[in-house]
Amino acid sequence: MPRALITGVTGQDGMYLSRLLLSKGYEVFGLVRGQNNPKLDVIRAWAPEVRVVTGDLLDQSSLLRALDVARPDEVYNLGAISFVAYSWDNAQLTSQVTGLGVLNMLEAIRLYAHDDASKVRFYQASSSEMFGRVQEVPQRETTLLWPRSPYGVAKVYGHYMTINYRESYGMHASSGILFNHESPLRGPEFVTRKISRAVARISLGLQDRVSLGNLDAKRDWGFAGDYVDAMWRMLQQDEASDYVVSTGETHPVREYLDIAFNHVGISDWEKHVHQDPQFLRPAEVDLLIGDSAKAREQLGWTPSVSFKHLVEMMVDADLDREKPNVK
Ligand code: GDR
Repeated sequence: MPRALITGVTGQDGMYLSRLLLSKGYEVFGLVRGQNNPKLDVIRAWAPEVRVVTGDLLDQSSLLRALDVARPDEVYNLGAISFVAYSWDNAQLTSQVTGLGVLNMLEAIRLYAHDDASKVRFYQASSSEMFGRVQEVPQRETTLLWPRSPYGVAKVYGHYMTINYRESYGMHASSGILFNHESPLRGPEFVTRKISRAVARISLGLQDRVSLGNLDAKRDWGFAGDYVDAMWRMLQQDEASDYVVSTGETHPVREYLDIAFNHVGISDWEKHVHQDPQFLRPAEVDLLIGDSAKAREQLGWTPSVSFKHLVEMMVDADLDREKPNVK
């Protein structure tokens, strides 16, 4: 039975990945931070077979202990401070967790494996935020990185550290440059879920409007359930490498709003949307669109959920969640 350790197991991707690996017969261990993490109950309800190990990406000795307990064949490093807007106000913490945390885990694996490069395969959750200021359209593995947020800078550090451990120690360390990926499990601070939840509540009469920032930013949005499959495929390759994972389509926030509101029968949605400068970012990433040809060719990966279906899936899930709140 293969064994996997997932950091960030209580997040959206950790949850989808844990179910995918369990369905493939893996024994799955999830690293969970803190003494009484409220998300523990969520992962226990979602996938009771996941074995929880306590540890923190900032505490390397806890990572070594987690590796000793899990004895993993594969480590998926999904743990991070992942909200870009938050990273300006918490730049050092973001750099430590999202950046240095990667080094802590890579080094823990190297020590645990006693330099046996074949012992543990490693996946690093890199991000399209690393592309930042537009250098090339669409963005691919070789596109110049120009991050535009402390979060993006920290991800660049983790990305290059992963490559460095591969090149220095021959580790099977792969980096997935994932473009935005969403689902009903997405946290409500991210724009897609913020909108799907608001649209559901507005259509049920529970609120009247939603405050948003830049509606013109364009993102390449896919379905998280598809994207975790790409992570697993990367670790099944003979050689480790870096892969862009994306749909190859880009849409402005405005279009997400349009589809979401139309799905509940509201076409004049502008009156429900308030643009609030507090949600604008000090530096914006204007346009992301990924070229995932390498992942499609080498991994045989392909996304299965269209943009429209994704939006509607998220609105429907929030309608189900919010209906009990209607008096
Ligand atoms: P992003 O996701 O920063 O791309 O990073 P997010 O959903 O937060 O923002 C997407 C775009 O929407 C614009 N926007 C708003 N965003 C938020 N959160 N709230 C608003 O009210 C709002 N109004 C407009 C943003 O300015 C931005 O342009 C996500 C995260 O999951 C990262 O961890 C991951 O690495 C990347 O995707 C790939």
